[in-house]
Amino acid sequence: MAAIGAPVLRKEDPELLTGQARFVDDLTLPGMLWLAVVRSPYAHAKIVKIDVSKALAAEGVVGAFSGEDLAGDIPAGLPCAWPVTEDIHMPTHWALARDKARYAGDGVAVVVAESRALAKDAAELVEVEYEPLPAVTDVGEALADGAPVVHDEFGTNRCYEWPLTAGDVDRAFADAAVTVSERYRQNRLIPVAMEPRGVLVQPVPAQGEYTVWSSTQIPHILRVLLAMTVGVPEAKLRVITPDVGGGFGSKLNVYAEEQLALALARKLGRPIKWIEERSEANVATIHGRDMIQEIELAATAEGKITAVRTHLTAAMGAYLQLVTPGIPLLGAWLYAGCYDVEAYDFVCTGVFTNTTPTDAYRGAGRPEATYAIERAVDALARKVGKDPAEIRRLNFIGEFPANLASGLTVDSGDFHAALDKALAVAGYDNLRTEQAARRKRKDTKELGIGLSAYVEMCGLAPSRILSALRYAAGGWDTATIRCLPTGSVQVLTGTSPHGQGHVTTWSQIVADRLGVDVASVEVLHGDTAVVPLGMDTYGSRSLAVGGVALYHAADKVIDKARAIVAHKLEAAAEDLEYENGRFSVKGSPDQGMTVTEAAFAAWTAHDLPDGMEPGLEGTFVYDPPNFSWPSGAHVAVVEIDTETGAVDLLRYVAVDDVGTVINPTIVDGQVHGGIAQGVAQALFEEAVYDEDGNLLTGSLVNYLVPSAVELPSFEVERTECPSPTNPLGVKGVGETGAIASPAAVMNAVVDALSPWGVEDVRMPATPERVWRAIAEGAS
Ligand code: MCN
Repeated sequence: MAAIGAPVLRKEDPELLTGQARFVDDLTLPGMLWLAVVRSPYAHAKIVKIDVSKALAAEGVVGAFSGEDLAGDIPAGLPCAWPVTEDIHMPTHWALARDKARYAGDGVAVVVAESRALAKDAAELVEVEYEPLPAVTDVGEALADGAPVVHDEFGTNRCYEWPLTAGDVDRAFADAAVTVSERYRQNRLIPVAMEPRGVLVQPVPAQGEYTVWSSTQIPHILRVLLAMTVGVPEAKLRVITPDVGGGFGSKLNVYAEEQLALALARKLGRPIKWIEERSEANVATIHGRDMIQEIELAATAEGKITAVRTHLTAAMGAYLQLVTPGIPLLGAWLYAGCYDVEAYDFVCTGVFTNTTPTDAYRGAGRPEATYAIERAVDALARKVGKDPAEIRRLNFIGEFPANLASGLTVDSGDFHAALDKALAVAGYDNLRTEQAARRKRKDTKELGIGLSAYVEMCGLAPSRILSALRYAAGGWDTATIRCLPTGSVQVLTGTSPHGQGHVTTWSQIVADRLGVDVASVEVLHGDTAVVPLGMDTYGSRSLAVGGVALYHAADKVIDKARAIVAHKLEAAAEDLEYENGRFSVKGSPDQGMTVTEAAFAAWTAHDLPDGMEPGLEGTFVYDPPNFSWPSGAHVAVVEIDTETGAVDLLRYVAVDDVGTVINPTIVDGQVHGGIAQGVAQALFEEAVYDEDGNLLTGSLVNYLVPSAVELPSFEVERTECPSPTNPLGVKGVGETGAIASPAAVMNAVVDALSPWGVEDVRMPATPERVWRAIAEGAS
């Protein structure tokens, strides 16, 4: 049986399930010190004075420092790698705030002590004199006259304005028989990885060398940026990711604590460890979403959309983290969704607020785009009196490759097939019949059916396009395949899995290409001393970039093995056939050799072709020619108790096209996880600040992360249009569920409430919000 496409059980799981995995917090080094960060309780305050003397005098304390104290140790601020426009306002972002604290949780001082408890106790002894200032926390108020300004030097909270226009939008709106104008709010979300962040730095003072263990998604990028900002030569810096318990985008960053731990290990000459607490994570790790979306559609009387106009106001938070400004723009091309439109206008205004910085959170820009267009298409359907499925079919792009009005090219897909399948699996007609029956008998439990069709761009991406978008790094990735003498195969990958199962799927790809067992492939990742170059894991890029690099590296191994076998068999290389890891001479299949046998011959090197290097390995660095374009159609079915406002998600059907599937079990798992997070955005999760800028949802008691109990078992199906862009035919899957589902669920909620004339409920659709919407509709 071919390994690609087989539901191979994850090779990663035995150690995770038996507690043998090793996370940063499992690591202890001799002489290790602990770091604790003193954080501002104010969202906005002038730092008048910081006195660390009491903390320094406390038991077990080795050092206590303010931002000013460390000015010479950390020469540069935290990096932002995505200055999206030439005139963007980029504030300096010191690891510890020096003049002002700009959000509740902003680090202002650190304490280093012999144990975690001693460090925490001493941190409470640091005396910080603040002069509280008025704060702005609401994205909608950031640009209001008189709003407090987060960074005085800019004199405004406007960070940037980024436009994209194609076609004659004004004309399309002037000519439109029907227009729709909607305003939506993307709730602010807190990524809740099971493992909070953590970092441990071991210095070797005699060599000026440092090993950094970090719970990060980006060991390679982190190495480059720590070297640049803390001033350690890259060659003296090794970054290791041990097991990492999830990230969902939040660990795609360079954080203050990483800079601090490295600088303090250098300063104090001892290992330094910092482990984030959950309530600390809620303020000190980036947040996601938080934007206001205004979207308008121009359409014919039948509901054929001619133009889409969008304006976003997107919260950056108090500072720009690694890719903060670019996140809303990852949706910039997608606000016309799966639809064939002539004209397109998009503007995003990024604004500063006195809140935790936002950055990548699963889907990053694309759930927002899908949400806006899919909600607006439902609004259009209501206006022109068409069924939501019918209006989508009327507008779908039908031919591929398809040039989007916004300028990019979708390589493949079949939007009609996905919708048809999703409706068939859901039993759409029966659901509508049941809905009508409940309405007729005035049931207190109304049924709502919501659709969401999406196409997304992931796999980030061709380096040249990233450059055109002013992103500071490339989009390539690396893979090395090394055949060991006894039949095992070692893979070195530049990706950095933290829950996605690359060890398994990379093994499957190699097993198929080289004809070896999945079990005999060893996949090494997440250690810059083992794999020095890579671009890591985010943006559902790993398979479409790193996995394809692996495919090409296998080509190099096969080519060299072919030359060895030809030499051994005294045949011409062109006369060899290759199948399932074995070369045979055309016409005499008994005469042959396997790649494994060639690997042994390459290791002994007793009899290789003249001039050939011993050893059998191949490295490939792959820079993709296009983004990866998954698409699909999802259906959510909700039941709303109209007396309490409670929303119960009864069913969820997902039909996704992720191209060729390497491992259906892993793909299903990715889709399930993504849907759970998207449903959470729609129904449960919201980071809420009070007007002073205190985070009211600072713990998991009041920030409601759903569990399996709140969710049905999702019905996950696929259509499969292999990507013509890469030889594996694969597209990314890591974010699809989170991208499609908020719109599906909210369209279902609004659909259920349509008898009351409700056209919008703000996410998350809590019982209170739903109940109020019904009450207002009824009055
Ligand atoms: N896959 C496959 N066939 C396909 C597509 C993917 O078998 N056609 C497999 C891949 O080989 C890989 C997995 O599915 O094992 C995910 O692949 P891909 O879509 O390339 O995504 P990445 O590996 O780059 O993962 C990043 C993505 C993102 S952006 C977020 S956010 C996210 C996600 O993955 N965070 C996660 N899934 C997560 N899963 C876990 N457990 N934890 C996180 O933090």
